[in-house]
Amino acid sequence: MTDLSFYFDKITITKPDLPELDQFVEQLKIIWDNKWLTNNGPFHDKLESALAEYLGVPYVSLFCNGTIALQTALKALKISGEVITTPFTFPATVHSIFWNQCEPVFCDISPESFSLDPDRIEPLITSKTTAIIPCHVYGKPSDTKSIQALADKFGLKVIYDAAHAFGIFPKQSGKDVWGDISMLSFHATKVFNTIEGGALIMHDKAQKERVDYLKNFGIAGEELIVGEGINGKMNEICAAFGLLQLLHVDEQIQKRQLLDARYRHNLEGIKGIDIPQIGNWYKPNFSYFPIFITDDFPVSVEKVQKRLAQFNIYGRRYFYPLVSQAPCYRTLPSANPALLPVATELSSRVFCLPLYSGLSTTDIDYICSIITGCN
Ligand code: T4K
Repeated sequence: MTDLSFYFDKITITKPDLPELDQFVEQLKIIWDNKWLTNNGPFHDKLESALAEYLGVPYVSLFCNGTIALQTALKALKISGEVITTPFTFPATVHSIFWNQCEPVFCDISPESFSLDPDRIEPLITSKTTAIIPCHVYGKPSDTKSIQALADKFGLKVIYDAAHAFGIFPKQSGKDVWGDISMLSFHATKVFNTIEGGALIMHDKAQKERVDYLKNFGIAGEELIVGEGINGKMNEICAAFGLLQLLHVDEQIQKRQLLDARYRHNLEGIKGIDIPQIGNWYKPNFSYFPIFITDDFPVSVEKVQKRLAQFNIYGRRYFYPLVSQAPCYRTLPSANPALLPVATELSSRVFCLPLYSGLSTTDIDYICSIITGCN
């Protein structure tokens, strides 16, 4: 067998939670017996309902991944022209805008939310602007109320990249929290994963129907095509996996909470290490543990990363460099770093430490001792 020790001997930024193998095999047997593998099968439909219930939202549409889901959201809302978005995100957010033939317009972020700074959005709105796409980075919510107020004032759509934000919002929240549509990612690296997967959250039945057609090639019947759709469907194996994950997700989040608290206990008060505070209007999901290394710390973020790697510990600089600095976007006028001072500064200092339910508090103590030993 291939030697996979390279992957397993390391503490990485994350490791996926998995369902019980026996239970998954039972689900697989059902799939084998039914021979129904994809295209809105029973596990798919059951997971859609179970997630709508768990999240307390009216409509969920499952996808093969979060990126295709986001692209479909833009299509469903007929977004065109310019879209105001964040540079402090995973490339998928901005690529989705670009793949819908729209122009991303980068807006600076707030040092509190790490998402779009509402005060900086308005000056960027032009006659071509049709939408705002913020991102709830690390599961910390954007200032959704202010963003919605701006969108209402200027007649814009809001689509949230909520890839990191599984389960953070109170049940029965409305548009002022979810925007017109929100996208969740269920990638293996996320708090709730279906191996690959994602979903859109919507408020009305007509929107859900439109999204469901679009993710199935725009097909509304054997001889009826209602739109220029794509193949964004989640298959039955991922859906069955997701249903089992849902049974344990609260427990996994609780384990992460303990580890988060241990990091805070060990690192809070250390000069040169800034730790974002947790707000009180949302339910944190402890998806990431970002720290910001300032000039008061004896060494740079690069050195902290290298030092940990010497001990086989691999954090990640999510999100450095800014996506606005990618060659495909950096010539856009809004990508000028001078116009994005907060994002540029935070991106140069951020370092996400390993956080997943399989870690122990002893692991966290070990990681922290290496960091505090840097000089
Ligand atoms: N918007 C935002 C804000 C996002 O963060 C993402 C995805 C998206 C949109 C798009 O959603 P999806 O289309 O992916 O559903 C990873 C993920 O691939 C990506 O999904 C995620 N964001 C991003 C933040 O992280 P990489 O390039 O850092 O992945 P990778 O392969 O380096 O994995 C990170 C670590 O995770 C590895 O060092 C080890 C561990 N790992 C990974 C996988 C895949 C495992 O232990 N097992 C695994 O199966 O992007």
